[in-house]
Amino acid sequence: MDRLRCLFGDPAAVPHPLGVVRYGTVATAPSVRSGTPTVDLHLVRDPAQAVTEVWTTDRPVSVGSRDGIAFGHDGRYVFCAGRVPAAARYAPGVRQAYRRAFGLLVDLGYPYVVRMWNFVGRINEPNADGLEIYRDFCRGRAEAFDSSPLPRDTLPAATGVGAHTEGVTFYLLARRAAGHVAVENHRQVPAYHYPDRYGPRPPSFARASRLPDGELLISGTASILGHATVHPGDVVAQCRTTLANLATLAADLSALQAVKVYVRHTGDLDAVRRLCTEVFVGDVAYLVTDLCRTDLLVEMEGMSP
Ligand code: 3HB
Repeated sequence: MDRLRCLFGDPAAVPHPLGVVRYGTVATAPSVRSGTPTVDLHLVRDPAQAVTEVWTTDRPVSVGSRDGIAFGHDGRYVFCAGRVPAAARYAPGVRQAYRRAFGLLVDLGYPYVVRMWNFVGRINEPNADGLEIYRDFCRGRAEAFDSSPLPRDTLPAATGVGAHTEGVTFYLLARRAAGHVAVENHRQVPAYHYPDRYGPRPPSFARASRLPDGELLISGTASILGHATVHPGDVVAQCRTTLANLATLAADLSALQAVKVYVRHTGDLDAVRRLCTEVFVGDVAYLVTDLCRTDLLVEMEGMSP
């Protein structure tokens, strides 16, 4: 089967995993392990909450690593993962690591990036110059896109959230062939047009990517209307707005797969879970972590098959 799929579970149960992401209690540099590109993200404090995400198309996969970036590719898709070590300022390291990743994609022949995930330690804290680390990260990423060898016409869908270990870890999915479409949400200003009150460079991502076979990869989505956070301090109202934002992108939220819900405060988990259980039917991973704006309490993503 050629369609891109994501499942939560045992990678050994998947004949040809493209890439494995373990959301657990440690962070490790991405590497090829047991024949599969693997990255450990520190997003979980209680080991019982750990989740393993597996990407596959069921086609045989070739793997490797270069410049600290681990990759797996199957002729249609590539998965790759990299890491930027802890730093006083992130823009230079992020720019360099993302340029290396983009150069690798071009050399492997998969230049169409459809989805990226970015996990930023101390995301809401200041860097050595007093700039919030998320904004510092956005600057480095935007500079990497400015000078990238990739086709220029679309930005990938993305997630940008906190992690419990310093540094930035990222992974991405890219295609060999053109044909995906970047999707925006009419309820929200495109993130790449956010005004500069949110930072020196706006976040480089689209709200979703529609793949040629029909899959919809939905970015991390939060309680933002226009460019403003709505319902600060009210996690229930933020959940409802987030679900409404998702519903403008995906016709049927109950069909979403590989849903991840990022929650800022452990104490909000029960309320968030209650609301999400009314809507989502498949597996949902709940991860407690900081988010890209201090007033956001919840963020959700998923994939429509
Ligand atoms: C991002 O900066 O890539 C990003 C941040 C979010 C949600 C989606 C993408 O909070």
